[in-house]
Amino acid sequence: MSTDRAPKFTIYSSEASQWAMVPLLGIQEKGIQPHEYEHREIDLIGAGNFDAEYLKINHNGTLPALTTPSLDTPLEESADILEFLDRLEPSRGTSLAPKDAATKERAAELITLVHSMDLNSNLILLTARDTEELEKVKATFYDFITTRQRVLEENAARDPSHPFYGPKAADNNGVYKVYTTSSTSPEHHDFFKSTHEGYKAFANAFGQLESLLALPYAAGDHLTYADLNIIPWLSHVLCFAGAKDFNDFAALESLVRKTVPGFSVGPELRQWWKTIQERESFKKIYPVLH
Ligand SMILES: N[C@@H](CCC(=O)N[C@@H](CS)C(=O)NCC(=O)O)C(=O)O
Repeated sequence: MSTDRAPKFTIYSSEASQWAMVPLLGIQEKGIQPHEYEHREIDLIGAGNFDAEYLKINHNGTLPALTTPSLDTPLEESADILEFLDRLEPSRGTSLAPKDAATKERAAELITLVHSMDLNSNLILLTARDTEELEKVKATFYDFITTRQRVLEENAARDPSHPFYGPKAADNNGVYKVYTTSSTSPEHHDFFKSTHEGYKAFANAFGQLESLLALPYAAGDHLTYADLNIIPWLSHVLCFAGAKDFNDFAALESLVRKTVPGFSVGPELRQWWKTIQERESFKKIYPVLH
């Protein structure tokens, strides 16, 4: 194979990963073709992201990651991978870099906000405020949480000095215990209480997002990195809140209103989301919400 036919980079992703969709949207916007890169699917649901080999690529054990001969170390953050793809092919497809200082500043703020703990979609996927909600999230994620714990503990036992496994097993153990023990324990009480606090912070950050959005695109008049970071987050949140179609915000609103009665999804976000649904990249990566 001649050098110009060699794959330009390898992207590690998972169908189940929200953040892996950031670079996958970027690949579509840039018009990068499948033969130009290698795509490796990691089994996030089966804890494949905790394989020792994958941890050598992404030390956080998260998806996505990108490797390429031109970089000494892999890229471990979705936002960095997206910028790398844009710089790799600056004049091809959509130019995603903000074109002026104000757009750049707004894009950076939006990206920080949507990646913040306050908007972490795991609040909706994995946590609960009462036993009824706990049964609901367990119905979908029990296997995910218990498989992670088993794999982390097995790996920690096999390799006790590994810097990742012990702390990660301890970290996952909190939610693991709540999923696997009777729901009358003090741990459950604390979990339900902190989930309530999480929803308050989520509603507040959602309001910040609404006021930061510029239209028609997130940071201004053209598509930027910001849009492609917000899309996967919103899709994941809507999907796991139980939305019946792309523009169904009612399920999310009713979930958040249980803690914050006045919560509603504002007009800016709704309008932005409509604009985004017209893009070919979106249609390709999101035939359905996920
Ligand atoms: N800040 C990271 C977050 C990546 C992340 O948390 N990815 C999730 C999937 S969407 C993951 O791999 N989680 C596995 C874990 O935390 O064990 C990024 O934007 O790339």
